[in-house]
Amino acid sequence: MPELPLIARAHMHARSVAFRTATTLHTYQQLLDRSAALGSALLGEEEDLNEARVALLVSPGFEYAAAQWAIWRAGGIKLPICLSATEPEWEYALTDSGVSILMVDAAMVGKISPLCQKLGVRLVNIDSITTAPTKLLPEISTERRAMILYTSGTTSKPKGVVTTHANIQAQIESLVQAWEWSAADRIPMFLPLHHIHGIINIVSCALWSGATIEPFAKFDAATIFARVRADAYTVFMAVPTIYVKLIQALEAASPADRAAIVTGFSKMRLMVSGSAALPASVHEQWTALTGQKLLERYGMTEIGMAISNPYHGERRPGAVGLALPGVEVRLKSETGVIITGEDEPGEIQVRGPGVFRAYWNRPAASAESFDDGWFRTGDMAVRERGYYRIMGRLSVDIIKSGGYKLSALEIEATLLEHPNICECAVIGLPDDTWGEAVTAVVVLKDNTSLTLPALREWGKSRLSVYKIPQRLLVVKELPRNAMGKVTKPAVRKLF
Ligand code: MCA
Ligand code: AMP
Repeated sequence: MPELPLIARAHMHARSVAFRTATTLHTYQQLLDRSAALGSALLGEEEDLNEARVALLVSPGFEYAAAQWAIWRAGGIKLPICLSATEPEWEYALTDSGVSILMVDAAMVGKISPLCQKLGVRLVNIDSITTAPTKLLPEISTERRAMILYTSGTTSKPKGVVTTHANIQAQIESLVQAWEWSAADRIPMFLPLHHIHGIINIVSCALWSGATIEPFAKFDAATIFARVRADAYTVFMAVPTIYVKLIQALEAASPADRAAIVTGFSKMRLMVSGSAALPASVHEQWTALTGQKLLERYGMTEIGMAISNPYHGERRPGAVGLALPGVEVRLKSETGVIITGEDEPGEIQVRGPGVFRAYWNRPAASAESFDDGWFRTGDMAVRERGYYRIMGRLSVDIIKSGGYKLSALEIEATLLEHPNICECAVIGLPDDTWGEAVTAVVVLKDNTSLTLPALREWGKSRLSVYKIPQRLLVVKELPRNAMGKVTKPAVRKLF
């Protein structure tokens, strides 16, 4: 029976190591077997999950990948959710997408089971499944929907980006070709697995190629350094904040340690940065320290990766390069003209087989986000000496912090639930480590007060850590325009 190409290719690498940790090795054959067993368990009495939404709350590693493949092989749509999100955030994603099953590991089961009970979601604890496959898995067309990823934008609540197996395959094939992935590659995985940087660029490209992934629960410079100096990796992918943290940690290391670590970095065949702007200064510092020229690329949840500096050729600090294979990119000016020349800024629009289908259950938002078949990214760029350079975003309400895309409106809506806050405006202010720091400007109710530590403590149960304001300014009134609307450029000027 034909299998999805990503799964079918694993047979070619059956004996190779797919995942390794300090204490375990798992081969591609084990990934095939385990995902078949978990897929069988998911199916139960059914023959096919028929695009039922299955949420995934599993720590990064072999079991995560097996559970992901199980959902796909059983015909479900995978909804990965953030391990460190708060209960209101989980509830929103589960209800908005209409999840009927949630796959969880023993570590997370206690945290999520009350919510599953409340919502009537079937809980599948993968650690309790030890049986072999009992069922024939259905045939899955690549045109079926495969994944929903929640992404923040210019609405107060995140929207679910729906991609098909064909979209995902196109995103993978483009990167495998451009960055010359091979079965000899070894890559660390410390990014969260509810976003495409981790899911597609790292895990799926590696598994497509027969490469080896070393998963970590989270990024930790000392742990990574120990493996880098042991020449554990050929490829490395991270967000700019991580490169800033690596530079700080390298500079703090003893000269002997630094020399050994730098040797490990310098031997890698490829180091990539993306998810947010990589300051040219960080790019240059990294080259000065390690001799490696980082490859910066540009992408988005809705489209996968679109633009990349070349694997062979000039990797220009501050620029993101050229359209990737299979991806069409154009710039459209504010006045609606397609820009053909250089040095003229316009909105990046993208077309191609990797571009998503639609936002889950949001036909109006889906229609608005396309312009004659081209996806409107909301990012501005300019072409200079052949390469695209990202200039910023059209909307001030989108913040990128630590590589996470955040909606100022979503954070504002939550802050307005605070008993002392009467009005607020959230903006992202430039920050050397995080790219942008979430900053709240608030007007308080009469006779109340608020400090940043108190606001952060209050925010902990409502917002993921990276959404909680890092800075707070209390003002008497927010700047408004003649129509009475809060003006964010004027809010910025308060700093
Ligand atoms: C955490 N902290 C922050 C932030 N996040 N402070 C300011 N801004 C933030 N954004 C604080 C915490 O409150 C905590 O403070 C301290 O930093 C350590 O928190 P922790 O979570 O442990 O931080 P970390 O482990 O050092 O995390 C940094 C990180 C992580 C590794 C950069 O944020 C991360 O993995 N980011 C990657 C996200 C990602 O994969 N994005 C890709 C999206 P205290 O010590 O006071 O408690 S996909 C995408 O963008 C597109 C498609 C693309 O192009 O790739
Ligand atoms: P996400 O919705 O999490 O997929 O984030 C996508 C957004 O990240 C894009 O719309 C850009 O604003 C930003 N982004 C990704 N890569 C880069 C980059 N190399 N430079 C600047 N911004 C980037």
